[in-house]
Amino acid sequence: MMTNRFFINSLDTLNRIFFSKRSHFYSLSTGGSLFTDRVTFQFPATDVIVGIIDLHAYIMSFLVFVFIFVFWIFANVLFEFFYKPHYPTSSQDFRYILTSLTNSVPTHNLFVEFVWTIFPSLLLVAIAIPSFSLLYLISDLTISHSYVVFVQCVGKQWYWEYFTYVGQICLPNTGIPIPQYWVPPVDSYMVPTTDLSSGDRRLLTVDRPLILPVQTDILLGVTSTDVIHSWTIPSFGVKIDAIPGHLNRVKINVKDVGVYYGQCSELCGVNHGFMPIQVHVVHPETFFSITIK
Ligand SMILES: [Cu+2]
Repeated sequence: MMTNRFFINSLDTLNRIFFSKRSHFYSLSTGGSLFTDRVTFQFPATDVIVGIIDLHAYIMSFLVFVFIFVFWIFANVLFEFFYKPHYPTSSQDFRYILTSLTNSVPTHNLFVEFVWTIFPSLLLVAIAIPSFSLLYLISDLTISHSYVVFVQCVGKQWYWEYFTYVGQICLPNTGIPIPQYWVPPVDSYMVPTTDLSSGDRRLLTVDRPLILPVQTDILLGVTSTDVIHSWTIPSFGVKIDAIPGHLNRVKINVKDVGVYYGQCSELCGVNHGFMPIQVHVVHPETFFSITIK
């Protein structure tokens, strides 16, 4: 856990050094809709997806630099060694200067070889550090409060079934004790286009959405009863395979109340495109009052 914290802190430090726009992602999440006014990612609703977006921006900054540098070198080589020999203009050319210095076209240069070995490996280390810290953050399943909300998402051809369990962890509870109960299982089917009402989203709205409490650590167990599906919500940074006979687990903690959408992300059959995921994130009091009945 110490190492885990160290990596997470190093990620935060790197983010602070490299990105001044971290708050920008948060400010976008406070208003507007999930899809409008955006050209890249849907708005981030968990720390994990904020980390993923930051890592994406971080790695892309290296890619832009590498692309421009390599392209510049390549263009120079073409120009100096292919264009100029055919169309010589001056004896002061790069190629003639090199030739006069070494008495031949150079084939070895210890300093250059040292630089182009060490520098890319340093780049890889700089990319690996925040990348590993994010992996540790994603794989963390610890619950930071005294009760647990566990949701088992079962992929079926072609809908989702949700079993929600609310219970106490064996730690002293500081607030009002929360009873232990199973919420009746919910079958979540897509609403067909012909049955949509105003405000519904075509191919995304379901008849019975999953309801989750906001700012709560929620454990998701994802599995399947037939073929491989994938439970995906872009705004949560969750894409987790539903595999028959196997329980994949992930923890989510949604920062904002709202309605979130996703789609099955594993080709699973003819109706693969028609088993969307809709999650309503509500205040914990609302969640308990809805689910305890
Ligand atoms: Cu599926």
